[in-house]
Amino acid sequence: MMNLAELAEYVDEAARTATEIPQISDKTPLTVEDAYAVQALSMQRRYARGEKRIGIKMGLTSRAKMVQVGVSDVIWGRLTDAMREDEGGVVSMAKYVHPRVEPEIAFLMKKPLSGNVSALEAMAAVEAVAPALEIIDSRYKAFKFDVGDVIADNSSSSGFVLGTWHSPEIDLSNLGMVLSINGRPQEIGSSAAILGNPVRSLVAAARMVASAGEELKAGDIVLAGGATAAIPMAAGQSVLLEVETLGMIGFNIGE
Ligand code: OOG
Ligand code: MG
Repeated sequence: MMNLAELAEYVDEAARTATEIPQISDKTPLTVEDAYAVQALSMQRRYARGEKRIGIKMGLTSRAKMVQVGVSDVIWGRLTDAMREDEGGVVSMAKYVHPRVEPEIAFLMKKPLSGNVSALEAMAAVEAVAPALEIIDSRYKAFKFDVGDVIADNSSSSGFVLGTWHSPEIDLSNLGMVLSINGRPQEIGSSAAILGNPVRSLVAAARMVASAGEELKAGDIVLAGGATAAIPMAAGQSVLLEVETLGMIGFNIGE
């Protein structure tokens, strides 16, 4: 059996080389605690290669997402500068194993936040909000995993695109979200699908980072979680997300 450091190397190498791997749970399922330890150790390896932590992503904050992957715990992962893709740019499939794209809302922090906070306190720490697309890419075969697998694999974090920042005074509780591929709407939802209001995802983020002895820092980005199921990506597609009030963002997919 691999120890936690070996498991961190296992998932990190899979991510670094965009290679799919058998599930850890095939042999021994990880506890949630050990899975977060593996994630933290795998991130140390990325930071050692020069990647910078720039925020976090929340996952499985909507019913649609929980149902799609068959895991019903809210989870989180770390984002680095290397994961950011250009809005309006070309995203290369070669960097990924079997990527999917999902519609999200992003927060930009202006003050540190951690621990048990109210929605009001959370919003007081926000500088701006933006539409976002997350590219998730589980490194596991067939995009299948249990809760320990996915947490160890940095909650499938892989890429993300951010739109224009807007005032945090905009009411995020029920914004229409339409995700289109090649001009055809594929997923239609609302920001309300994200824990009833994406702000609750930020509240959960503050609590979850604190339990890892970390905090959200000024300048950090927080992705609130997919509002709808994710769509498999393929070369040649153009992806567009329109979020009511927050505007449109997109990218094209290359080989
Ligand atoms: C796990 C990551 C979930 C979200 O927004 O719910 C996630 C996965 O679906 O691979 O990013
Ligand atoms: Mg996501």
